[in-house]
Amino acid sequence: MAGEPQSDCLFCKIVAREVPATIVRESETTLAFRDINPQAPTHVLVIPKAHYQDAAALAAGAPDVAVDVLREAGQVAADEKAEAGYRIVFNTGAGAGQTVWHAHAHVLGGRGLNWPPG
Ligand code: DGP
Repeated sequence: MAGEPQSDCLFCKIVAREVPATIVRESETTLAFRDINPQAPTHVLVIPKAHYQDAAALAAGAPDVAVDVLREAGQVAADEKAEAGYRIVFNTGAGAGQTVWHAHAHVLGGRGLNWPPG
């Protein structure tokens, strides 16, 4: 069921502390931790604690939590002093590079970011 923890989901396991991660922020509804394969000096993933497969499903099923994810992403950027500019990315679907099917915002910063992205 949407929002319920999934036993085969890596990010649900990080929420449950069954898989370790470098956690940088936590709220009642969200968790933020460093990406295991950073693509920039700041590369943090902000996830809803509840399981939704992607950002659109999250927005449809729990819009308040989608806002929480965005607010926390901004706080991560502030904490990391990424004032020069940062990017919030939701890869959605295999064709866009989504590999973990639990909604997550990538917060990227600390270097110049080109546009358009690859
Ligand atoms: P995406 O490709 O948009 O689905 O992003 C998934 C990200 O998750 C990818 O950048 C790598 C990261 N990742 C995968 N496995 C782990 C893990 O075990 N720990 C952490 N911290 N990040 C992970």
